[in-house]
Amino acid sequence: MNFEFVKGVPIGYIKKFSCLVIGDIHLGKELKFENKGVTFINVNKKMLENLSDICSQKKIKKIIVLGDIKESIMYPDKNEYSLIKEFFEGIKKKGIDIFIAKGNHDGHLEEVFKQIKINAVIDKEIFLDDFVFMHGNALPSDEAMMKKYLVVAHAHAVYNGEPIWIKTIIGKDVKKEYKKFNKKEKLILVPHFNPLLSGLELEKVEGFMPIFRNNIFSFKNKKVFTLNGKEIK
Ligand SMILES: [Mn+2]
Repeated sequence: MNFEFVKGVPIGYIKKFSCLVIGDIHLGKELKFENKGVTFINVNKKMLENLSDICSQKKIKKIIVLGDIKESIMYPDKNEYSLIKEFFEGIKKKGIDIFIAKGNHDGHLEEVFKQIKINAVIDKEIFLDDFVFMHGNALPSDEAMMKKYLVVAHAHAVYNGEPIWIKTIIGKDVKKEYKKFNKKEKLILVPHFNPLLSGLELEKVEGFMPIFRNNIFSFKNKKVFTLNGKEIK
């Protein structure tokens, strides 16, 4: 496949586009804990550093974020604004183009990016050659169902508490929803990037994701991998 899992981290890599793919960064999550008296030191900086290191190693030109950029669903507060600014300025500084498929936490995201003066392509679905990227809280568009690969996040899927990748093929009810589709389309579900997020155990992912719930993509035929690339049977 053209989509590789970077070993040990929740980051996807598409060599032919010099591109990294991450999901569910929920910037500002640590602020919620701070309100409860628990402080995490530099979560934001560490996430950025981990990402930056891989960008340098692989000479990355594009980053695609699969939504849930921020923790706030509507407007971020001042502290969250700073975290968003810090994170994306760090990426921009490396000369990397930013593409964002909007998630359910990304209300007013275009305004936020204007405010922090960061250029990014922000859309419901991001199309790149034979790939389409979306958050995964809604069903794909007709156009998205014609591509070779659909890449989503949203689930925060875990197995025994560990973040996981899921790959699968088209499901048997796809015909009920779409007149035309690519019957060879593959789905890739990307794990959450922010380590502070609580996960959703694998058996609950089917009910949570509309593409699985409606059997557009097959949950039954899935393959599941740990961050180290080990397949879970
Ligand atoms: Mn999320």
